[in-house]
Amino acid sequence: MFEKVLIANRGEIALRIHRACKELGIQTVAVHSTADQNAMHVRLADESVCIGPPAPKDSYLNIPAIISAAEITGADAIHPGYGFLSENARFADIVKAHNITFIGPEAEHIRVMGDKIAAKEAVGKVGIPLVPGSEGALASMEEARTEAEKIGYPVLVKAAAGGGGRGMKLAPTPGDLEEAISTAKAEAKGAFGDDAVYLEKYLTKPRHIELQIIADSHGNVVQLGERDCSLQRRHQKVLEEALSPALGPEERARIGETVRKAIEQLGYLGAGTIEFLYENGEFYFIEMNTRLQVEHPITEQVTDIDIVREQICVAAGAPLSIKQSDVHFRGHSIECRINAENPKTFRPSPGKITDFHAPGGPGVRFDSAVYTGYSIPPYYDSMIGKLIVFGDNRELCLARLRRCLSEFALIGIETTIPLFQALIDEPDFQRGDYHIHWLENWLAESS
Ligand code: MV4
Repeated sequence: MFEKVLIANRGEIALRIHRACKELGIQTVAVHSTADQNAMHVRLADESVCIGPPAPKDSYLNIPAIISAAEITGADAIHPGYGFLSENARFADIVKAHNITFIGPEAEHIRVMGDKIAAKEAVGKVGIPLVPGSEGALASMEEARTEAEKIGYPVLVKAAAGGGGRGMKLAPTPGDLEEAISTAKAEAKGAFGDDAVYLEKYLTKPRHIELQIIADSHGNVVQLGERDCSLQRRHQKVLEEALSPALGPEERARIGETVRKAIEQLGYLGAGTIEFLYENGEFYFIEMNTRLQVEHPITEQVTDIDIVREQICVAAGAPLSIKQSDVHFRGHSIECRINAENPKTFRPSPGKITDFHAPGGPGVRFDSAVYTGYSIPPYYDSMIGKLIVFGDNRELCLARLRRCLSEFALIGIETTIPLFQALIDEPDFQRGDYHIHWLENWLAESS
């Protein structure tokens, strides 16, 4: 096992990783920007190193500074968390070249899954169902026309280097195709320096359902069921639930086994998420995330498996502590992302938290790095905590969530808590009857 892990992140996820390390008897090193001198992740860590000024490119994305911090402190592994350098294949290569273990998959798996065309090809080969679309990048406008006719309109133009909603253009009819492609190419060139695009059949009202997997270096893979992440705004998830209210047990078992076998064949290592769109009873792969995700705790609650602990152990070469036959789903879990934002305009609301009280009691988890007197800096993501609530079934989970939201005190800043209080009263949400556009439609109607 590692003796010392450097946590290349900040906020709640840095604390989550620190906690898993301490329970494994591992020393931790925090890195931080000058804006995070008083951050909780710095206070809790055994050691800390300042790696640069506030701007992420100068600190949390500053590879030489992070590698230096690891060498100076003698860390034997680096955990990247989510965001920042977590899906940077070059970073994974550099870490390895310094004889430090990257807590994540092999750089090559990060690289393949980062290219959306290569990812589709790789997972398609091992039996994952894909969205009907062009095979590979479009070479010409003629090819695009032929492919689009084959697929059937509406079609979606996607950038190979995109993902997370960046670089997508809709072509509702043949007359829209040429412009959609040229705009998508121009945007992709500007944003990623790569103008490769491909086509997919446009699914109109799917759900976003993703499966959590974890794999060790001994060929063992377990799948931990799904999360329904359909409730999002501008490609930012707002509320997630496990398991999905849309799936039955047979369907769940079927897609779970398909994914487990596929990941086994890919020889993948560590934690990962396979994202699907789900419409009319069918799954369609969109992307694979090769990192720990924000919403991993809801899977932890319904499986009773510590994903971060397993992730660290498998990176150190240990076998998984569980087999697939040990994985049983129990109850229901919901996560609300608490953002320091105006709940109507979503304008960021950084500043000082003058008073703070988190909800508690049975089945309640609040993953956060805030404290009374803490000043939220304006330079980073506005997510300041995750309320994660478990119940023996979905109805009990919702009742507990309602209770928790009313217990919160986060004084001095604006938060998205009132949004969740309104959402929980919506009949569609109560029935679990929603899709990827539902939240934005609801926000537009209720404004
Ligand atoms: C799609 C789609 C409809 N049809 N692909 C957006 C983010 C990226 N991961 C994939 N995305 C989409 N791909 C096809 N063929 C609709 C979306 C999409 C979406 C997906 C998941 C969650 C929220 C979304 C919001 C808008 C569009």
